[in-house]
Amino acid sequence: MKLYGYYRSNASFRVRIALGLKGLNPETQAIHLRRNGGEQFLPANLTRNPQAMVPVLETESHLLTQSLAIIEYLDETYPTPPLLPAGPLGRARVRALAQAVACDIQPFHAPRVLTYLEQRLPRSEAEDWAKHWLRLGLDALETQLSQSIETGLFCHGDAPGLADIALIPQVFTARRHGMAEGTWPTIDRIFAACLAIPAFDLAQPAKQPDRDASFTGA
Ligand SMILES: N[C@@H](CCC(=O)N[C@@H](CS)C(=O)NCC(=O)O)C(=O)O
Repeated sequence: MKLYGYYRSNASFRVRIALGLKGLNPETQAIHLRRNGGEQFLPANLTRNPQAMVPVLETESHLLTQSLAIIEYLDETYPTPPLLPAGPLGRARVRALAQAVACDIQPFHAPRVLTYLEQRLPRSEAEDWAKHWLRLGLDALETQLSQSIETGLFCHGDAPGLADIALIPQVFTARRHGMAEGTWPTIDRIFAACLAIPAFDLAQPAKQPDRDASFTGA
């Protein structure tokens, strides 16, 4: 297996966490999204993923795209520890939490979106726009998590799973945008519980070999 990713990519971060939880350590190749006009647009990378995005997981026979699909593939292929609960209602809840991040928050902060905005708006307005959607999304997740008896030490019960894998990289993005700890107490508590697990800690941007030397952020 080989993972094509980028240290600051939220979606790649998700897959790194899942690989770590499964005890897998595949070869990796960095696709630098900001260098050379964006290496995601190089022909070899477009062949792997015509969407011009990371992550891509290369198996012996296939190229897999979309982080949540990749993570569910890993979960089905390497079932221990499970990343989804056993029952259909629990699975629906965890997938809904993960998709709230991956479908309804993270896309607003992708380089392609921010670059488009920054070409049309003053930089500070583009930044405010991105922060607005991040705040709304995390506010809603805080409400969902704090009001459900199914929330435990982690997003669903007392073991980490797909919802935590989606949430934690998004919290890193919020902190990188200067959004303060303490705004979302349940999310902060789950964040601390996750970061105590090596698979989460070692997957973070600052601990990736391809990070920019100048990168000091969360
Ligand atoms: N829904 C996709 C999102 C992938 C995505 O947005 N990847 C970003 C990095 S987190 C990317 O490669 N962006 C390239 C660009 O915006 O030009 C997934 O979950 O894999």
